[in-house]
This record gives sequence, structure tokens and C-alpha cells, in this order.
Amino acid sequence: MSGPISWEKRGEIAVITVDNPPVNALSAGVRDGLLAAVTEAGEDAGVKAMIILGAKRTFIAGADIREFGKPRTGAPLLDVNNKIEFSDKPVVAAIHGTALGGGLEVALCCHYRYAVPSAQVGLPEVKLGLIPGAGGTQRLPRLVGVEKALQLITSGDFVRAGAAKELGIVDEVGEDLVEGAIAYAERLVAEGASAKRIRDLPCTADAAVFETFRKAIARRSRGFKAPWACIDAVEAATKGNFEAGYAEEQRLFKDVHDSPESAAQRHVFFAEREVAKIPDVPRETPVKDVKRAAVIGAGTMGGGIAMNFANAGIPVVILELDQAALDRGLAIVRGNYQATVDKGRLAQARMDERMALISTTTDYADIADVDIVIEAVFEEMEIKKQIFAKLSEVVNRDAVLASNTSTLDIDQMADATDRPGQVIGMHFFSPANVMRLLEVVRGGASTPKTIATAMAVGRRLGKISVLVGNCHGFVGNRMLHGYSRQAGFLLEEGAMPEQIDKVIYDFGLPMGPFTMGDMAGLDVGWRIRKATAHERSSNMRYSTIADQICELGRFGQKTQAGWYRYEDGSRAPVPDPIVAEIIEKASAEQGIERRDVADQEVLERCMYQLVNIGAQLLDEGMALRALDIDVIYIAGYGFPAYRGGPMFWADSIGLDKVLATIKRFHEEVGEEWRPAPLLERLVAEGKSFADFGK
Ligand code: 3H9
Repeated sequence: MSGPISWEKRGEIAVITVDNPPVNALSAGVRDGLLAAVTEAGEDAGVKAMIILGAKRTFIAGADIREFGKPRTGAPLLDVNNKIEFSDKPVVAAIHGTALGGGLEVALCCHYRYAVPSAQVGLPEVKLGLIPGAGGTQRLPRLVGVEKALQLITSGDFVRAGAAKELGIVDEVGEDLVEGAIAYAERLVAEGASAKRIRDLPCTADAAVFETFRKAIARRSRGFKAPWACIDAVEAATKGNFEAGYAEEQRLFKDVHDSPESAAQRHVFFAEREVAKIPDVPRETPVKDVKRAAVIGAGTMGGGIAMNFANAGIPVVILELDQAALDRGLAIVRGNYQATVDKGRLAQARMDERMALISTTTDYADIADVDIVIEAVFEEMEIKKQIFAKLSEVVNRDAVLASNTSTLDIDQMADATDRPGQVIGMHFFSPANVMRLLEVVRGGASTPKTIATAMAVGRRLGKISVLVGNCHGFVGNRMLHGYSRQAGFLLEEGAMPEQIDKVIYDFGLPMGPFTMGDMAGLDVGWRIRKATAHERSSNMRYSTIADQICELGRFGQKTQAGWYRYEDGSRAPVPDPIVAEIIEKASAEQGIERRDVADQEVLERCMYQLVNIGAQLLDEGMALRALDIDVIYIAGYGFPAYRGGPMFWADSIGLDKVLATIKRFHEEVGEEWRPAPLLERLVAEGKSFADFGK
């Protein structure tokens, strides 16, 4: 046979190999080849049993996601699966790497499953806005029970071979993939084992199980379509025979497959991988091996960043000039870990290991031999410059020197050193030990090796690293600034915080700008606004409402009052008449007649700012592609994945429509709505953000 499938006889066992790099996805050629190989081996009188396995790094990792949304070619997966399942000769799936999605569904059509200890199995379709669509929702509950199946299918979690064996997904675990699986198949033949079909097993559950489960996932699945369809499909497995359940699964699969939510989530899947690709920093760029790290500053960010290194098994030393600050910082780190241990999410032994990887010092000499330094002191350029000058004196010559600044100019810090090529921004998001996003900020002199190292360190820390340019606020916060300003103006024009927050929440973000401000604390922004007041141009529109709130000592949740008020011990925002009064007074002072602002306007005024500034950032080269911005907003700002990120969302609305609204705002609202030239160019050329740079 030619193509991605080959098979050979090893004694009486047919070994069928799938070789379709990188992850042996079930592309058309794989499906055709598997169908042919199982047919041939089935007809070969010398074959008593078959094994299906993957070449190179993995078993089959699922359907070929790139084929979705395109005209179908090749044999349907259903035909392949039926051929396997109805074979009279036992078929064994021999699993290494990952058996995921359609890959696990193929394995579930095999009569037995053999796995090496490191193998993992799972049905992660839900993460792509899909449901398992090749019988997974019908076979898995028959094998592991309805409740476990619901948990696995709605979470998309992977299960290791040992646990999979306990659940009954895997029948045998052995060290050697090929020889072990052959020996297992020979044993089955010798024992006269029959072709065991999961479809023949019963599947029952109380209807209440599904209702309980729907309630349990309601919060985390808000706005998503697929998790609910997953539950419906599993429920269908309990309602009739296998064929009826399977038909319902097919109907539900088609429904989610054709949905905008799935298109968006598939975009996010590829975007999260694309961001690692930097045109002028090719994959083979040398990367510094980071064995030891230092963090300057033991504040909330410094401590969180140190936890990231410890979690990744990398020794890290935190430096502060003051021992008391170090002690305080370390106590917070310990408290964070302890809270996770108390919730049962981390073993005490793991916490102890991680704490042991974190050391502290007040002496720069102790960080001389580290491979990377991340400065995380407060946002004061002069202090940062002094630190970078000191680092360039004491730290070994080829270490990467990074700043966690969220706004300041990386080049000024680089200029304070004798090695600007090794200076870069690594902007972690708060809380740094939780948030997945890392903006890697490329300075004017950052070398490819420095960039590649920072990106690789981010990956090791479990982050999604996105490369951005060096401008005020970089990509994420520069866009957020425009969004927050609009929210403030909408207050002056007639809206109240609770209306704006509700619109944004209903759109799918975890919270609106005012709830978020109260949670993060309003005082830091206030201090910055006061310090930079002289830089503000007098003809720039400026809303003073936020400042007035802070002047009353209302800094958010921590003072039980901010944009909202908070009852003792509660984080639930309660609208406050004092705030309404300040807002109404501000409108009057500005000479603005308050009006009913429609929810749609609230949404467009906030979100189209993200889009318009995003377009400016692309034009300026601050973001490489629109998808980089999408990933930043999903991983760092809670933009709903089922909308694909702000730029994908704008594309899905149609850039011509977005531009028309932005132009209207430009006329009605102000200069900050001047359409980004890129947006106008794309519309004139009939293109979308996805076309940018192609
Ligand atoms: C499904 O199966 C539906 C069925 O139920 C029903 C059908 C009827 N297809 O992640 P990596 C690419 S839905 C196409 O960096 P890792 C990926 O884009 C599917 N391409 O590697 C990347 O390309 P590039 C259910 C795929 O080692 C390259 O492979 N399955 C697919 O960190 C390497 O990927 C899933 O959802 C695919 N299925 O992780 C599994 N998968 O180099 C999705 C990967 O050009 N995949 N690529 O950027 C994964 O979770 C991870 O890729 C995996 C490997 C864990 C396998």
C-alpha cells in the first residue's frame, strides 16, 4: 500500500500503521487507507487479529481539523469505524502519544485497547466547539458510565493510560508499543477472544443525572454551544438503541459543526499555535537554556512570576533590597500555594518541592549566574533604568534581561545596559501564576536569540507567548485603554455602570469594565492619571468621573466601595446612588443632556474601539497578525473564545459594517473614532483582518 497507511504481517497478526505527520490526524487519505487495510487484512486467511497503531510520536490525534468547513472527500469515518467494529477478527488499538477525538473514537471501535504507560486518551472536541462525532458520545458512556463520560466529554480532559485502564477505556498497559501489542494480540488469539463491541453494552442513567450536570457546568460553559450538545448527545445514548443514539449524535454534531461558535474556536486553536511563528525568528533560532532564573521585586507580580518558575521546576531567586519586603512576598507565595493545597488541588509534597525551588536574597551578587532575570518592580522608569544598569554590571554576559513592565519603554531600559540586544519585555498578566498570557515585548535591539528564548521560557511556564512591539501599553493594554475611555464617556452620555457591565458580561466577558476596575483596585490608575495629567492635551476629551470616585476614598472592593458598593464579606457589586449622583452631575457640568443609550451602542462603542486600535497596531507592526491580537484578548482579557477574539469577531460581522459604524461614531462622538487607515484599506479592497499580511 502507498500513502499514509501501510500494513504488514507479523506471524498471524496484521500490523496496520498510520503515518500522517505531525499528529496522524484522520485526513481523507488516512480514512481511505485504513478502510482498505482493514478490508485486506480481514480477507487475508493468514491473519487472525489486527493491530492499529500510529507511526512516530503518536496514535491518531483526531479528525483533521483543517478539513472542517471544506467539501468532504475520502471515505466517511463512519465507514472506517464500521469496518473495524464489525470485523470478525479481533482488532487491537495500540496507543502511544495521544488518542484524541476521532482517534479515540477509532480506538473505541477496536475490540481491545492496549497502551504504553505515557499514552493519553481524551475527547477534546468540546474545545473546538464540537462534540465527538464518530460515536464517542455513544460508546464512552457504555464503557465508563454516564457520569464519567459526561465529565470527560464536556471538559475535554485527557486521561493517562493507568487511569484509563482503571476506567475501562484501556484493557492492557505495557511498556513496548509494537512488540507488546503483538504479544497481547497473540494472547487474545490463543485464548479465542471474540471481537468485543462496545455498542452491544447497555447504557442507562437517571434523567436527573443530566439535569444535575447541566447545572454544574452552567457557569463555566456560559455562552458556549458545544458543552450542552455534548450532554444532549450522551443523554440520547440512554434513550434508545445504539443506532438511534448515534443518529442523534450525528444531528447534534452537524449543528455545532456549522455554528459560528465552532468556527471561532477552531480559529483560536490554530491561532494559539500560529503565534509561536515569528517570520524573522525562525524555529531553528538558537535558544538559551534556562536553568536558573531571578525575579527582581517581591510584590504581587514578582511573587506570581517566581511561582511560575517554581511550578515549571526551574530554581528561582527573588531579589529585594529590603528583607522585610522579601519576607512579606514569600509569605504571600506560601499562602497562595497553601490555598491550593487546602482545596485539594495540589499535594503538600508538590508544594514543598516548589517552595524549595524559590530562594531569596538582598544581594545582587547572588543572581550573577542566572540565565534570565525578570524585573517586576513598580512602574517607575528611573528605578527600572537603575536596576537594568546594575544587572548589566553583575549578571553573566549572556543572560536575558527582561522587564515585566505593562506600559514603559523597553528601549530606555535596554539603553541603560551594556547589552541592549539581550533586553526584552515579558509582560505577565495578573495574577501571574494564573493568567495564561505572556506578551513578549520586542525592543528595538532585542536579538532573535533573546526573542526566541523569551518565547520558549513562556512556553515552559505554561503560558501562551505572543510577540508584540514596544509602544505605550503594548497591544493588550493600549486597546483596553480605548475601551475603558468609551465606557467612561458612555456614563457621561446617559448610561450607568451596571448597564455597561451587563452588556459586556452578556457579550461573554467575565465582567464589565467597572466591576473589573473595582476588583483590580482604582487607586493605581488614579495615581498614574494624576502623575501624567500634564501630558494630556487640553482638547482631548477627558471624563473626571473615575477621579471623583477615587477622591472619595472609593478604591473598589478593597474599600467596599468604588463604582459599586459592597456589603460586608461580599463581592457582589451593588449599584450605589452616590455614584449615580456623581455621574449625573458630571454630565450636567459637561453640558451633556443625558439620553437612553441603547445596549447595542454600548457594545459597539466599547468593542469597536478594540477593533479600531487593533487595526492601528497591525498597521504600525506592533502586532504581527490579527490572530495575535485575538489570542491576547482571549488569553489575557477573558474575551469569549466562542467569538474568536476581537479581530475575528469584526471579520465575522463584516469589516464594511464595522467601518460604517466607526465612521458614524467619528462624526458623532469624537476624534478617537478616526477610522484606522488599515481598516479603510481592507474594506476598500474587500478584504478582512484574516487577509492582513498575506
Ligand atoms: C474530531 O476528532 C472530531 C471527531 O469527533 C468527529 C469527526 C467526524 N488536525 O498542538 P501542536 C497540528 S475533532 C489538524 O503544536 P503538541 C497543529 O495545528 C479533533 N492539524 O503539538 C500543529 O500544526 P503546525 C479532536 C492538527 O505536541 C501541529 O499539528 N482532536 C491537529 O503540542 C502540532 O500541534 C483534537 O482536538 C488536528 N487534529 O500537541 C486534538 N492536531 O505545526 C487537537 C494538531 O502547522 N490537537 N494539529 O502549527 C492537540 O490537542 C495537540 O495538537 C496534540 C499535540 C496534543 C495532539
